[in-house]
Parts: sequence; C-alpha cells; structure tokens
Amino acid sequence: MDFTGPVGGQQGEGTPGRPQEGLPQPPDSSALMQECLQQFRVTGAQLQKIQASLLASMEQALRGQASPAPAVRMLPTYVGSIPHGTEQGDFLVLELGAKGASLRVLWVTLTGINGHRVEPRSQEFVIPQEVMLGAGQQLFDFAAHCLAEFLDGHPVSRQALQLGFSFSFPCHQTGLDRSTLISWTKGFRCSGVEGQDVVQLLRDAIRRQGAHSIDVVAVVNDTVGTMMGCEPGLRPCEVGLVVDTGTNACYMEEARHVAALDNDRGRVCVSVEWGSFGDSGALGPVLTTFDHSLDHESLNPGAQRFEKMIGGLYLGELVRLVLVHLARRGVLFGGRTSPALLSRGSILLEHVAEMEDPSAGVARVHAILQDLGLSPDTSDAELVQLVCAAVCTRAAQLCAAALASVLARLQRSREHQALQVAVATGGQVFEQHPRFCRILRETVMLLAPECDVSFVPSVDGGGRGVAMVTAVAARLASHRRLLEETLAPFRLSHEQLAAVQALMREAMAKGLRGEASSLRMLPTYVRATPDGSERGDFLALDLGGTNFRVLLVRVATGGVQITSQVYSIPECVAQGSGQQLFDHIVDCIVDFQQKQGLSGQSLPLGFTFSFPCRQLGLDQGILLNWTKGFNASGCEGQDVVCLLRGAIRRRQAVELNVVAIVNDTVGTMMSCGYEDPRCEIGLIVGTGTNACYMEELRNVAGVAGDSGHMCINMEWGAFGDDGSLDMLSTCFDASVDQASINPGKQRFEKMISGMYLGEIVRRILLHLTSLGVLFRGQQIQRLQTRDIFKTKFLSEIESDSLALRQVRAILEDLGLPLTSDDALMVLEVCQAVSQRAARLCGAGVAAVAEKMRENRGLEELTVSVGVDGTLYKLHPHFSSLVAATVRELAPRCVVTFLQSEDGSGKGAALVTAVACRLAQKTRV
Ligand code: 0WK
Ligand code: BGC
Ligand code: BGC
Repeated sequence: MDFTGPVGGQQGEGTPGRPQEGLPQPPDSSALMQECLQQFRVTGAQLQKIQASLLASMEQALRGQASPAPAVRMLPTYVGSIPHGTEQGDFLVLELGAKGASLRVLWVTLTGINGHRVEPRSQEFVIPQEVMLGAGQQLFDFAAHCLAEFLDGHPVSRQALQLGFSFSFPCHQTGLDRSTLISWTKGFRCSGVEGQDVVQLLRDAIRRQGAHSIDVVAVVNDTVGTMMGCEPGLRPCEVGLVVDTGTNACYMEEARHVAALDNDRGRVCVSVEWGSFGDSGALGPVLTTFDHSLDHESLNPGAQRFEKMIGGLYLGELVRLVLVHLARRGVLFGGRTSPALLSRGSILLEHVAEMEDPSAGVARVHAILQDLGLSPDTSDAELVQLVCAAVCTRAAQLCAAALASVLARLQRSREHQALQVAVATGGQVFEQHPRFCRILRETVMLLAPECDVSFVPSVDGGGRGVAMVTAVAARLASHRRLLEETLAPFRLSHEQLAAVQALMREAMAKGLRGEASSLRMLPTYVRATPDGSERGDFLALDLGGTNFRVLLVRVATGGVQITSQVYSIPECVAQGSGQQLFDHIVDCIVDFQQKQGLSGQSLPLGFTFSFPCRQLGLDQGILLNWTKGFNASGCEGQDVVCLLRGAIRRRQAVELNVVAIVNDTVGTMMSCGYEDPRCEIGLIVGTGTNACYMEELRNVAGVAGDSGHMCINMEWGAFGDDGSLDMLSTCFDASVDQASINPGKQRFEKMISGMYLGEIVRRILLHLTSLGVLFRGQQIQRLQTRDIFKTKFLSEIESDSLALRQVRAILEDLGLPLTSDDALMVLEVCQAVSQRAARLCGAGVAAVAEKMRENRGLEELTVSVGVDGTLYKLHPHFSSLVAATVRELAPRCVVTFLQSEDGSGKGAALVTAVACRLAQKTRV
C-alpha cells in the first residue's frame, strides 16, 4: 500500500506525503513552517497502526475485557434492526449534545414505504454556557422548557406524544429507553448527571414542566440517529459516522459477539465511542505539541484525545494554537498576535472551513484574520490556508483510519471476504468541509481496499433517524404486545396443567370402566414386561411412524440383535385401499426376507401397528380409526391381523406366522423394559403421540381376572375429543384441526405431536404477518402452503447454538424476507408452541404416574418410561420440559425417561417371544 510523501498530493488530495496542487508552496525560508506542518503529517504506516490498534481495542471491548481497560467502550444501543421503511406516525425528537451549545426539537412525520416524505419541523435553542456547566437538573429543565415552547409554537396534535431523545454522549444503555451517562464530553460538564439514567432525568423534567404528557420511548446516540435516518437505498446503512463538534461512529454488530449482551441472537447497533481512543502506543507518534496544549486547556484533560484531533469543536482551536505558535516565531503576521487570536475558541470550525477552501479561501482568510484584529499579507493568508489544510487533512485521515477499523470489524463479524456497506455520515464537519469528505473517502479506499463503501450524507442531521428509532421502539413495543397477546394462550400456567392432569385422570377412570371417555384405555393383552428368558428369531413390522420398518430380531443369551430395513409408505398407499396397503406391506416383507436370506422361513412375526385398535387378543386388533395422515379404505372396524394374513395369502408361497399385534407405545415400553424392568410406561411423541402403562387388571373392565397387570394403550391422542380441552384450544388449533383429514379427532395429539406443530407455527406466522408484526406485513405465497413449515424446523430453530443464523437459513429457504426482529419472533413462536406441547405431554405422564402410584397405594412411586418418537428425540428442549412438568405435577413419583434405541420393533418381537414362550409352556 503506497502512502509516500507529505500532506496533500496528486493522486488524491490529502493522500499522505505529497504537496497539495493549487496551494502556494511555503517560502523555503520557513523551515519552522515546514517543521510545524510536518507535525500534522501522518504516514500510511501510522494510519495502519492506528487502524489495527483501534480494531484490537474494539474487539477487546466486545469480549468484555476489563483490564487493561480497552481504549474504546463499544456500547450496545439496543437498536437491533435497521428501519424497514414501514415506520409511520408523528414523533417528537429532542437532540442534545450533537451540535455543541444548542439543542434541537423536531416534529417528524414518518409516512411508511409508500408515503411521501414530510419535511420535519424543527427549532434550535442555544444552550447558555452556564447551563452547559451548571447543575444537571437545570439542563434537563431547560430541555423540557424548549420542548414546551416548541409544542406551543407548532400546531401539532397533542395526543400520545412519543419522544425520541438523541443524547450524544457515552452512555451505558440497558434498554431502548434506559441509558446511564458515563461521562460528559464536548464542552458539557453538568453536575449530578454522570452515572444517572438520562431518560429518567428528562421524564422528571417534563413532569416538573407539566405542560404536556410526553412519553419518552427511546434514547439514542446521534451516530445511531444518523445511521437510522439514511434513506433506504441499494444497500442498508449499517454504519453511522458523525463528525460534528465531537466524533463517533456506530455499526451493526452480530449480537453474539457482544459479551455484554445476554442474547446471542440477531444484530445490535454498537456505539464505538472512538473519541476516547487514546492508545498512547498508536496515537503517541501523531500527537503534536498543539494537541497536548489543547487537551491541557480543555474541560476534560486526558480524555477524548482522538476526538480532540478530529471533532469540529477542536479543529479551530488547533489552527489557532498553530497560528499563535507561528506568529510568536515571526513566521506569520510579522510576528504580531492579537487579543482575539490569543483567546481560546476564537477560531471556529466554520472559519477553518472557509479559510481552507481553495476557491474562496484567501479573501476569506483576510476577512477572518482582520476580524481577529490581525492584518495578514498574501503570504500569511496562504500559510494560514496550509495550516487549516494540514489540521483538516490529518483529522480526515485519522477519521478514515478509525472508519477502516469499523469496516474491518464488520467484515470479521459477517465473515465476509468482500464487504459491501453504506455509511451514513452526519455533522457540521461533513456539511462544511467537502475536502474532509473527499480525503476521508480516498483514505478509506486505501486502508480498506476490499470493502466496497458508499457514503450517504444524512439529510437532516439524524432527526429522522431518531424518529425512526422511536418508531421502531414504538413498533417493537406494539409488536411485542401483539406477539404476547397471540402467544399468551400457549403459555399454560401450573393451574391449567394441573387441570389437564385431573381431566386426564377422570377420562382414564371412565375409559377403564368402559364408560364414554375420550380416552379409550384399550387392553393390549400384554400382561408382563419381558423377564429376559425370551429366546429366538422373530420378524417384526413397525408401521405408523415416520418410517415403515421390517426387522429381524434375534433374542439370545447375549442380548438382542436387530437387522432392519426402512421402506416408504407412499401417501397414495397410506390413503388408498386397505388391500393395496397390506399388499405393499407384504411386498416389503418378502423383499426383506430375500435380502436377509430368510425366504421360505416362517418366523413368528410381531406387528407394531401404531393406530387405535381394540384388541381381543394378542393377535387380534380391530382398527378403530386411522390417525396421522393414514386413511386406507376398508380397514376401520377390521381386524388388521386378518388384513395382513389376507395379503400374505394373496401373495402365494409366503409363509408368515403373525403372533402379536402391538401398539408402538407398548413396543417401546417392552423394548426398554428388556433393559430396565421398572419400565412400565410407554410414551411416543413423534408423528403422533400416545402412551401406555401397566394397569392393575382389577381396574380393567371387560377383561377377565383381577390380579396382575395388563398394559393399557391409552390412545391419549384422542384426549379432549369430547371438548374437555376446548378451554385450551386456540384459533390456530381449530384451523389446524379443520384442515386435517380427521377434523374433531385427536385433539390432544394435534396440540403435541410432530405432524401438527409445524402447521400451528405456520398459521401463527400467517396471523402475525396479517397483523403487520412479521415480514413487514407482507403475506408470503410460500407460507400459504400447508405443511411447508416442518416440525423439524422447530427443533433446528430452537437449538441453543447459532439459532438465528439457522432461523434465517430455514426461513430464507422458504423464500421469506427476514429481519432479525422477525427471526427472533419466529423463534419465540416456535418456543411457545413446543413448550405447550411438552408441558401438556408432561401433564399426561404425570397423570399416568400418579394413577399407578395410587393404584399401588404407594407414598412414592419409582417408575421408568420408555420413550420414542422424532419430536421427543430431536427437539433440543422437549424432553427436559416434559420431565420438569412431571416433577412439578407428580412430585411423589420418581420418573426416569429411557429413550428407546431400537424402536418398538424390538418390543414387538419381545411381545411375540413372550407369547411364544407362554404358548410353549401351555403346549408341554
Ligand atoms: C419409532 C418406533 C415406531 C414409532 C415411532 C414414532 O419404532 O414404532 O411409531 O418411533 O415416532 P415417529 O417416527 O412418528 O417420529
Ligand atoms: C460522544 C459521542 C457522540 C459524538 C458525536 C462524542 O463526544 O461521546 O457519544 O456520538 O461525540 O456527537
Ligand atoms: C395413534 C397411536 C400411536 C401414536 C404414536 C397415534 O396417532 O393413534 O396408536 O401410538 O399415534 O404413533
């Protein structure tokens, strides 16, 4: 990178090292002059060093490193999204601190995407010096007074005044409307404010003023207002840069990189507060004697060193100090000075801007210096111009180095090789110093060549931007309210869950007694869990979950070996004729036998059939009704074992001995019971949901015998089909049910299981979109498609790490334009829906466990639950929330959840093995 030669050069004006075209060269004799200007020359290497050191400080601060204290603060601003133009409404804006000794009140009307731009109405008020240096209460009362004066002077509507407070000083923000002042800068030093929440101080002053009820909705730094105010163009403004009386920048950082924040999702605007960058190592070599004396005389010596080399409050003073220095050494004004030249602050920013302006400069130099009581000659005027140019060139280059650090940080934060970004600029230095902007741009291109940067001047100094933040804050607040209202019915209280538990107990008792109940409590003729003595080879079928599987299960002394194959059940078969379905099943069995070299062998077969069946025996099961998207004709009311045997018969030359039909809950319980004999409950939370458990035979009406146990298939998916859960059902549940192939059925399942959660989420997203809360209110075609939002998305979206990037990826795949607020809301919707499902499921297990404890008259019951199902297994929080809810609702039960490794096929084989063993025993 070529940064050779003195300040001002051909290649680009102000490029470090080369003399400036069009400006007279200092007479050779003035080595003093050269030495003086030399002090303000910053080399390319020095700029790169500053860039690197500032970047390092920024990252130290982001990581929350405390000691050594980073040179910059990197303050999160709670602004998490850049405006998306839908903001509407009238907002009051109070700007304090950006423009030095003045504050500004604005009335900004935002008209949304299609509205025409309404010019803000504003009024500027000069802040008396004694107020800037007096008591804090005086300053805020002054601000409240200006607000009242503005409102009295401008015919604006009085209802629900929402105010955005632009407070341009370093603050610790703890919310969009909570901000504590760290330290004053730029000529302010009011007492009793540092360490205080400035929003509260303003609210108190407005209350004391009592003329108007104004709701202070948001407080923002002026850099944020500048960034937010830039017109949405080709690319979003993600950096805000202010060079006014002071200087600072903000940019959109990935929230997960900001240690101070407890959320790692989305982006957050960070105010760099680079004014305090004073890293002696990097800055030392470029600090001049003039900088030191300016700092020494300032209100805050030792602080804001970087700002004092760039900010408009200081450039004039630097020039003045240099002119005094050169005058006293006879280089300027014939060695004469003047009282005005010797008085601090007599040369202002606008003076410097005018004097260094090559076109109008020399005449203006004369006029300004004469106003300061000096009588400059032509060469004086030219030398003064050089001094102005040197001071401003350095300021622009240093500002460029700082901006290049922010761009480098953005690149790292976005893991982008090539960064495309727009930088919103604001402040008097930009407005008055065209040369400053050009040098800044050129130097940034040299220091950050891989970044494609465009500069967007802020149109009204950030007032609109502050209104945008206020609108965003107001919008976020109203969206949050609408989101909470929408999700509130999903947040079940302890009382509601206990009511579900009690309702389930009641339905269980009725179902066991054979009375009308939404819980059919079906006897399964499985009376015992395996005792480990089972032996042999068995075929097993597993139908009803995500996959249809055929298994060969070898139960031997050393344990159980399983060989299985997954086959698909096309929707047309699942919803075709029963004959077609069972023929398809037999085809798969034959294919499996051929592959396993079992053809011609008639192994005992256990059939896991995961649908509600009234069993008349171990190998007799009348299908009561299909669930989970199955709807094959001619099966309901039929004995599915007969249907299978019929298909086997139709396929000559196949020998199969169907011994048992079991529900997947039973298969899962048996499978886990083989390892843990205390496993007496089976739970499925997959495509569908259901549970079974070992009930006292005496409690099972319709089955002979009253000692011992029998496994009961609860078919809890149908719980609430009698309307007993309607108090929990939301409009989203109702629309999912209405759209299902079995409306009014499986209501509990439709609030819990994998086949439906994605659909519930999709419909909530559509609802929130219609409220304008999501996706800018734009209804997205793709999201209208049923089942487009898979339940597995919930598991991915709610996974703890990287959630938001995954949210984005998933939703972008769905063609949904996504803001990070949207992403966070989608995440909250998923969480609300899955948490309700898990807590309802937990209430169900608690009901079963408590029933068993009471059955056995135990103070405390220890029991294990065998669990299977994709949702339970894959969702990052489902299982722990189920367990927590069981502990909450059944504190006298110690319940262990065992995830079934081999699925219920093994269980079906074990049930078959037990049946064969029992049959063997009766035969001998
Ligand atoms: C695996 C079991 C099967 C059960 C399924 C449920 O082997 O019997 O039906 O889990 O989970 P899903 O596949 O529906 O997620
Ligand atoms: C303040 C910043 C502000 C900047 C520009 C600095 O003195 O610390 O908060 O953004 O001036 O106004
Ligand atoms: C069925 C149950 C099955 C559950 C889990 C429900 O739809 O009715 O028989 O156990 O899904 O697969």
